[in-house]
Formats: sequence, structure tokens, C-alpha cells
Amino acid sequence: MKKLLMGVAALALVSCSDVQTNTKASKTTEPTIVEAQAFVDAAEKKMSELGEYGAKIFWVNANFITEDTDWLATKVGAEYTKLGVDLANDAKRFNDLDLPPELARKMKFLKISLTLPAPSKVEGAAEELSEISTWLGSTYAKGQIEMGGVMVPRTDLEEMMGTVRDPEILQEMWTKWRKVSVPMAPKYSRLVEIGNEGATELGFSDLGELWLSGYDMPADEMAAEVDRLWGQVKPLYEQLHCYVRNGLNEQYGDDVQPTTWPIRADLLGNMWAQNWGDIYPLVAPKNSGEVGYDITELLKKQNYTAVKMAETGEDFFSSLGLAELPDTFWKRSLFTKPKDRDVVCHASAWNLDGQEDIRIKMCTKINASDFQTMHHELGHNYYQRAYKDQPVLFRSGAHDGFHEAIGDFISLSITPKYLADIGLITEDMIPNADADTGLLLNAALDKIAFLPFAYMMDNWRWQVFAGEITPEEYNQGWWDLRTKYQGIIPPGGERPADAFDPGAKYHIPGNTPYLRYFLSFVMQFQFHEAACKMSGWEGPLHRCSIYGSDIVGEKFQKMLEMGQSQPWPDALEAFTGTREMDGSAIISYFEPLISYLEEENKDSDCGW
Ligand code: X8Z
Ligand code: ZN
Repeated sequence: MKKLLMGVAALALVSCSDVQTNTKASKTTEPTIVEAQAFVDAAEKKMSELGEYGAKIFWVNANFITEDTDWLATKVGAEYTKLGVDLANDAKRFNDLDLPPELARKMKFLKISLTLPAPSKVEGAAEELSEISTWLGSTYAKGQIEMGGVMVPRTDLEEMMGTVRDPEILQEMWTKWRKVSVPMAPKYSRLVEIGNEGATELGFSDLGELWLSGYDMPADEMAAEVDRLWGQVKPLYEQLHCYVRNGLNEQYGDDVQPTTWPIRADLLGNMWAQNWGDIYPLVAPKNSGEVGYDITELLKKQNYTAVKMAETGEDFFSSLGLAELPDTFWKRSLFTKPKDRDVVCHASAWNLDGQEDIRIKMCTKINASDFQTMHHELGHNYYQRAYKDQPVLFRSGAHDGFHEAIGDFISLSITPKYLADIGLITEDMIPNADADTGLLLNAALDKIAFLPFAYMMDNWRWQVFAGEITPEEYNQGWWDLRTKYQGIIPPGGERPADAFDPGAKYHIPGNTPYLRYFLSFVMQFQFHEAACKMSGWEGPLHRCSIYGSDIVGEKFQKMLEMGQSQPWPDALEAFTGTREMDGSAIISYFEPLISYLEEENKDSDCGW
């Protein structure tokens, strides 16, 4: 079938007229598999060379934001976009060739490798796009606000959102942080415009379709998959929302948080209301056993440093049989926020050379949330190193949700028993089964509350990319979705006309797709369930730790080494035995909590 089409396509290359002359057609040589292979080999070489060069520039830029490093990042960013677009366009030449599977897969990745393509036909588009991207990223990274006459950087604000309980101060921090993103709106709309043109040139309807095309299935099927997963977990979120709203009402009273409305976004212990774990003390169950410890306090009491947190994470991976981190990881990573310069504080994990030069960059705080983030980032690094021997175009996660899920899967094993194993608590501090509700509620505040946030982030962008939300509607559209899915509203009533609240969340100015985190939060529970079963665990899932399990380690490593060389269901199957993403593992994990929440909410008017 494909072979037959080839001749037609070759003709189409030279003319679309009906009266096609044979002379022109015969001059066009049909591409061969050998040429396709040579093309892909050369593409991988170029991508790897420019990738390494670019990674070093981006690393320096993110660790030392100045006009000069912004300039360098802009320049190399444009070069990389142009290379990606050229390769994607050149790859079209082989569209009708019946390629062997590995080559076909590589060719596909060449066409979708860029998150933000620029149109090759528009002079200067790649440069403009890169300039906007750099500006947006650096503006976000340098953002700080004044509180009580002192300038406060975002990392400190983030911590304060989790600890301050005065609603006026919370509102002030929340509102002031959103001033940082006001100037971003026009730049963002221009970024969308150019990016969309780039995506259409590559054959996609818009950027949203391009982003959804990286999941080994058609974009519309993937979107339906995401809806299906959201449908599986939504009832649990609604129960959690109802319960937390009641707790906040008790804490703050009807004037601040009534029991019927959406929740005020600044009361949930997080700048973006994405993880609510920090308000656990406000909503802890009253009628059951207490967890009895707080990981933040334990870490501080035992004088944990950022490096010690990383070492603890490394020890977990080592316990599964994975090789230690290289010396260069310890020498080259950034673990704490430097005092004397601007850096991108949002945590990230890097592989600079596609081989062993793995590093993290994190303005670590000594608290429970960053203890988890540390494992999250290490997960990226272990994955990157595991697939280093794959060809360049396969050096990535089975899909982006896998990449985000690796470290989080590991931290699901940070159970009381594990904390005792590593000496953070003593054996007698391991709480009894009557504290399970508290343990599960604490976990749900982070893991379940996150799902509608992650879901709406890219819903907003898909609508923006499709032109369904126009630049004038950016903020209103954002809050419509925030309210619809998360059931939250901004403090202080209507937002100002010039507000651009999406820009106050890293991944919007950073142009990082967010669906990956939604998928990760579903899949990490699938990984956990399967791994616990493999390790022979028979108790409740939230008490299972796979720490020290060689059996799990071996299978885990196999999945990691595959990178994106096979369709993701193969990778999922290699580790879990199933080929589908599925929300039933997360539901099983929280099952005991569901009945508790339903009972607690039975007299409430849930919903918003
Ligand atoms: O951005 C991240 C990581 C880096 S990939 C720190 N995360 C999301 C966020 O912070 O919004 C981790 C989970 C969600
Ligand atoms: Zn991540």
C-alpha cells in the first residue's frame, strides 16, 4: 500500500497540476531506505552535538541569569529550533516509504521533537520565538515581591504559603506574586501565534495537537484517554474538596471560607493550590490515631542538608540495585539557592552530554515537600542514565508521564517503616493502623488535590492554542477552568483586568507541557501497586515500601533502559504487566480514606 503511494507522492513533490509532465517526474529520484537511514543517522549526530552545546549554555544561563547568558541561550535556542524544524521538514521526504519499525519510529520522533516549533518560511521567526522564551523564563525566575519592606524571592514565598495561617497575609502574598506575570501576557500571545504557525507547517492543526501526538496514538484518542482517567478519580477529588472546605470553614469562619462556595485559592497551603499537604494540620482527622511525626521537623531536627537529602535518595535507588551516582553529579549539581546571583530555582534534572554527566538544580529547602522533590529529580537522572546507550532519538521517557513518575514512585515508598529503617524515626514511633486515615489523608492532600490542577493546566493551553480562549480571555478562561475542575476561586474577588495569572506558574512561561504530571500522578500508583506485588507485599498499599527489593529493581531497570525505543504500552507492560494507564490503582490505594471522607461529608452540601 505504501509502496504504491510512493510514486504519487513523488509526483506531488514537483507539481500539483493535473497535466503533470513525465519529464519532471522522472527527474525526481524516489528516496530509498538506505537514504532514510543515512538521513536519520546524520540527524542524530547533529542533534546530539548541538544538544550538548546547547545544554551547557542553558545550564549556565539557568545557574547564572544575566543579560549575557540570556543572549547566549536565545541564540542557541533559535539554532536548535531551526535544526529541529529543518529535520522535521526534511523527514517528510520519506513519508511514503515503508520503513523498518525502528527507523519509522525515529522518523516519527524527528517530526514531533520540538515543543515549540517556528515556521521555517517566516524569516526571523525562530529568533523571535527564542527571545520571547528566554525573556519569559528569566522574568519568572527573577521574580520577587516586597513583603513588609523586604524583597522576598519565590522559594521563600512558596514556603510561607505552606506555613502562614493568617488569611490577610496569605492573600497579600498570593496577590503580589501574580503581579510578576502581568507583563508576560502580550509576549505569551505572540509565542502562541508563532508556535502555532510552526506546528501547522509541520502538519498539525495547532500546538495542542503537536503536544498530544507524542503518545503512540492519535491525538484525539489520547485526549479521550485523559478524560477517561480524570473520570476515574474525579469522585474522590470531590469528596476531598468537600472535606477540606469544611475544615477550612472551621479554621477561618464563614466570612473567609463558607461551606458552600468554591475554596479560596490562597488557603490551601500552596501558591498555586496544586498540592495541599501543608494544611494537613488544619484538617487532620479528629477521631482516629495520630501520625505522630512530621517529616519536615524530623529532617530539621536531624540536621539534614540538601546534600544529605540527595544522598538519602541515592541510597534508595542503590537499595534496588541501581549503580551509584557519578562523582560529577555531586560536584556539578546546584543544591541550594546562591545568595549572590539569579538562578532558575524551579527544580530540574539534566543530562548534559547524553551519557553520565547528570545533575540536578534545585534551591532545596529542608522540608517534607522538597524531600519528595529531591526523589522526583533523582528519578529523572536515573532514567536519563539508564537509557544512555539507546540511539539519540530514543533517549527519552517511554512517554513524558513515565519520566515524571519515576522518582515519585520511589517516594511512595517513604512509609513509616522506611523512615524507621533509615533512622529518621525510631521503631516505636511507627504509627498503628488507627493512624492510617491520617497517613492517607496527608497523601491525598498532595496526590489527589493535584489531579484537577494538572488536568486544567493543559486544558487551558489546548484551548488557547486552538483559539477558543483568545488573548483578551486568557485570565477569565483560566479562572473558569480553575473553578470548574478544582473548585477554587481567587481571594479578593474579581481579578484585575491586566492580570495574567497563568504566567505566575512556572510551566506556562517555561512552556513545559503539563499533561505529563497528570499522567504521572495516575501511573506512579500503578508502578507502586505492581512493584509491591512483585516484592511479595500483602498489606495495605500505603504501608508498602519497596526499599531494598532486588526483584523490583531488576524489572524497574529494564523498563528504564528501554527509553522510548518501544511504544509506551510495551514499557509499561515490562514493569507492571499491564498495557493501559489506569486510575484503579490510585483508587485502591486511597480506598480506606474514601469511606472515611464519605462518612464525614454525609451531612454536607458537597460540590460548588
Ligand atoms: O515541575 C515539577 C518538577 C520538575 S519536572 C519539580 N513538578 C510539577 C510542579 O512543580 O508543578 C513536579 C510535580 C508537579
Ligand atoms: Zn519532573
